[in-house]
Amino acid sequence: MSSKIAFLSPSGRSLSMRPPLAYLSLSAFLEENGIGSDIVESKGFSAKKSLEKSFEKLHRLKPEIIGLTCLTTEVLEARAVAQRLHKEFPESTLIVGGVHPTLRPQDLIFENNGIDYAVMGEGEETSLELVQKILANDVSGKTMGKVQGIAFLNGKKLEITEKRPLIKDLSVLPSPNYGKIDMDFYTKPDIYCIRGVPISGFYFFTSRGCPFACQFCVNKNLFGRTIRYKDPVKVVEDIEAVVKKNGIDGFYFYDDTFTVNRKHVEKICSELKERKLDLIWGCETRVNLVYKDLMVAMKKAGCVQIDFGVESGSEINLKRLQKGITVPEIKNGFKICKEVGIRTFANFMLNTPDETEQDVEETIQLARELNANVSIFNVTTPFPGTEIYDRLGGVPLEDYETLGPNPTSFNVWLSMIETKYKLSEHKMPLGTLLERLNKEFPSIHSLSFGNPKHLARFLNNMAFLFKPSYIAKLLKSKHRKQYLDFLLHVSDYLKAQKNLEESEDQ
Ligand code: B12
Ligand code: SF4
Repeated sequence: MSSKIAFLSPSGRSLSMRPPLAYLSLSAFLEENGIGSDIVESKGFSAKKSLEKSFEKLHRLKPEIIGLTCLTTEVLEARAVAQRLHKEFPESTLIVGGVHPTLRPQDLIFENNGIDYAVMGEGEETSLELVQKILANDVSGKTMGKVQGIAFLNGKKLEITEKRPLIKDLSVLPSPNYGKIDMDFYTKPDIYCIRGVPISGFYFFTSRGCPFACQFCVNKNLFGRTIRYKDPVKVVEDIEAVVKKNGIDGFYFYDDTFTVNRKHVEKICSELKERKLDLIWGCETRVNLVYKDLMVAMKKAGCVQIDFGVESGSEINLKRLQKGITVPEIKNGFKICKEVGIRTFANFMLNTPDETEQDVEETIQLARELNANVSIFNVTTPFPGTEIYDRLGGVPLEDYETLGPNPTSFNVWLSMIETKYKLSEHKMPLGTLLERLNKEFPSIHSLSFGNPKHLARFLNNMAFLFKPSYIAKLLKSKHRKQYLDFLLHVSDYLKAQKNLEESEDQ
């Protein structure tokens, strides 16, 4: 099939082991409907080099349409790339989509920016209709005004069309188009798929949307609060296809709240067991959606780790965040996981709106008590699409890039938050607080083996690696040489990945 559209990955993700799931889905959907597509990315290079290589590929492909995805932190890069694309590919139509264009299309669609259309929200059906119209050269303002879910300049005015209804049953979507990316790169063993567990893995979605409305979270404004599912059989078929082709030993379910529908999860678990795929996996969910029988079923089906947004140890703070969970629920969720033998990854938040010193101390106290396998403290940042952003009355464009902590600009980021986006009531300097927490809850990069507490924490975490079942899995894996290499060069690997990890923390 000749290619009509090329999806260009942001060059800032050139080292990321996280696959472009949006593009995999869009590409599959378009191809199923007869429109050839490519995903253009150049993995393993620095951002600058990767961009050059991707432009070379684009020049070879000469696509009629170029698609760009973009998070808020990537808006400035997308704008610069769009300008360059416009110059080097004056004949091509440029479309953007993803989180930021969905929330604030006006930051990307304006005169002389070179971007023709923004796809807002779920992209498959919208991009199909849009691409069909572009290819047929049926692009009058009147025609485009009828395409649901887009933004474009109609004359000089930004026009945002009617919202497109969400796809009700995700099973109508074809399997992701894995053949379009370098799967060998993405399935190399790392510790980010199931965070902290070295594994060759990949990522899958079984649902879209989250019914909750936490104050700091963008998700309600992306895929909405109605949760939609993919048939468990199709989900596991997709997983099995990647196992057969790429020999993965594990995976991660990226669903926002994996256990919201028990029946759906039970079916996935029984399907995984029936097919005897013998994989380990992780997922994320809420502490109030942890049920012992379900956790047992998940464990039997290979689940080894669950990531939780614990956020705070203070009841008042949890209420302020509209998190909809209580401290006893948090403790109960963790207790069940411990009883069942599923590792826990706890995410906490600092700098939450009106947070007091006491709230912080209660959070730290809870972190100690939960003693999760991994505890991470994130600094609340005002992303568009959240109440926190609205409360501040927005964030200037020049701050977008710095909103995501970046290793090369960690101090810049910290001082920006400290001076402009300090949401807490207390005045404790965030740098000092993070340093203190890093000593008590060290990341793998800041472990000090002379410290008995660090050593105990490390051994507690690493116990998993000495499980006979896990070792057996690595020994018979298609990736066993890569695992060996990984173990032999683990310190180099960690050094190289430190920067990446900081730039990707969520
Ligand atoms: C995976 C992920 C990442 C990956 C992204 C790379 C990747 N390969 O996808 C990594 C780990 C790198 C990442 C990093 C960050 N992330 Co993130 N991430 C996610 C997560 C969990 C899933 C995204 C995903 O794959 N969705 C599935 C696909 C199918 O959906 P989608 O991407 O929205 O795409 C659909 C449509 O948007 C549209 N579409 C998307 N792109 C395009 C392009 C075109 C041309 C078209 C036509 C359509 C289109 O079509 C797709 C199919 O329907 C989301 C949570 C979520 N539920 O979305 C957070 C999320 C996107 N991340 C978020 C944040 C805050 C971050 C960080 C800033 C965290 C931090 N503080 O460091 C960093 C930024 C890093 C950076 N350097 O810029 C926020 C978004 C904030 C914002 N306003 O941009 C989210 C929503 C989490 C949240 N709830 O707050 N993230
Ligand atoms: S933080 Fe989690 S539970 Fe809350 S709205 Fe976002 S995805 Fe849903």
